[in-house]
Amino acid sequence: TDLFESPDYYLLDELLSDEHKLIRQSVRDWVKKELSPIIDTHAQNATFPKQLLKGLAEIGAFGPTIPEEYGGAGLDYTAYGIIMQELERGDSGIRSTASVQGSLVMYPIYAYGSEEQKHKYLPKLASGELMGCFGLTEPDHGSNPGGMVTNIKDTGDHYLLNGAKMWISNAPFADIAVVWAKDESGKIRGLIAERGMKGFTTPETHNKWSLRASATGELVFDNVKIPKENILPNVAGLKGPLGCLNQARYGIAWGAIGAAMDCYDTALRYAKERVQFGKPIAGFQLQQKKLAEMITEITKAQLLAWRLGTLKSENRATAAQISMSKRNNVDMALHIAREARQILGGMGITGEYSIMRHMMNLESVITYEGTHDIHLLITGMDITGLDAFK
Ligand code: TGC
Ligand code: FAD
Repeated sequence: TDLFESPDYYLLDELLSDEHKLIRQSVRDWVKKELSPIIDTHAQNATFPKQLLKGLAEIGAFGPTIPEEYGGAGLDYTAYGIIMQELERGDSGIRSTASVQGSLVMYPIYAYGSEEQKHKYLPKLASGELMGCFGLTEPDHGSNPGGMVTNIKDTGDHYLLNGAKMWISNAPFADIAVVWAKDESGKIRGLIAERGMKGFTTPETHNKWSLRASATGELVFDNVKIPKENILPNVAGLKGPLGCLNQARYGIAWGAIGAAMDCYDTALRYAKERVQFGKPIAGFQLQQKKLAEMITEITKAQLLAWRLGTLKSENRATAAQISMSKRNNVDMALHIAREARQILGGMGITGEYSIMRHMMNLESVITYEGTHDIHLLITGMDITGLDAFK
């Protein structure tokens, strides 16, 4: 059997264009050839596979929806989602690298940057010549980013940046960081910090049991001089970073399906081959319940993601709709990973199979980009009109 057979129980392929299917095939082929053979070793050793960056750029994983004049591919959001799904079928950490680069670094420069900033950074970010990271979370401000204390002070010819960001994907190797900081009036502004600026360091975060093949770090700013032309001119307030999160959360809603599909495929294949008590374990009702529920949940998640993609491409997807899909689909994937792990028995805990790695990765995915709880409260606020955060 093809290890990358994609479940399509409701014939959803009929809702995709030929271009979507072509993109999916090319990313799937790349994942199978370049990522899958090496990912377990990198996860076991907690090393980031830097050698994949060039290939990720070549398959168009960095900023696929950014217009061609800035080095992107000008694709629709369904195509973007499909790319994230196929990458996360391989590993959530590699999908993270692409999410951050495209949705959290290229998108803010594209949406809030000056023409000069767009021309200076976007083509190089699309080609992977420059890698970026996104600094919003702080040690004392995770779910509540509006409380951030990182700040900039206007000194006349530049800004002085002070503060620290924590849990930043790609930080240890990023060339640039899109950073959110408060100005003297308390307004949140976005800026571009560059590696090499005096006072800017990126210590790596070690000992993670999750996203082990993704590099995570801090961003520490000690009186860093930020030239005025590095401020993103066209946004102020929390809606700046939250607007970027809409992009990344959307991609994660698709990405999680990829991880779930890989767990389901693996468990189904294993259950059909593994014989206990004289018959394949797939023949026992308890295992069929698990597998049947998995494909049901994957199919529901696919429908959510597909419809959300269509709305997003039409610029009609609301932030609350994106929260619902991110929350549902990541939770779905984590449940499937846990069930699939059990179907494999003892083998499920080894690196021979991808399931345990997906399961551990998804513990980060259900926490970052807004926790499971936060997304529920966003839905709660949307349907009741009452804000549980205040
Ligand atoms: P609140 O008062 O509700 O809103 C402040 C302003 O922001 C606007 N807004 C949004 N704008 C765009 N998109 C959204 N999704 C928005 N949500 C709110 C809002 O309209 C308002 O605008 P204005 O003009 O009136 O000022 O804000 P709040 O302080 O009550 O917080 C709301 C809350 C809790 C929902 C929000 O802060 C939140 O989403 N918290 C979760 C934080 C989070 O998701 N952090 C993610 C960090 S990045 C990351 O994890 C990357 S992992 C990447 C990887 O490796 O893949
Ligand atoms: P807290 O906000 O302290 O939450 C702790 C618990 O309290 C959670 O269960 C939460 O749901 C709950 N809680 C909080 N507020 C409420 C409430 N109002 N009501 C009910 N329950 C509540 N951030 C970036 O900026 N850039 C990145 O690239 C990035 N990458 C990451 C990579 C990894 C591997 C991880 C783990 C995190 C990353 N993050 C990044 C940070 C991530 O976004 C935060 O971890 C997340 O937003 C949660 O913040 P916190 O960890 O401070 O948890």
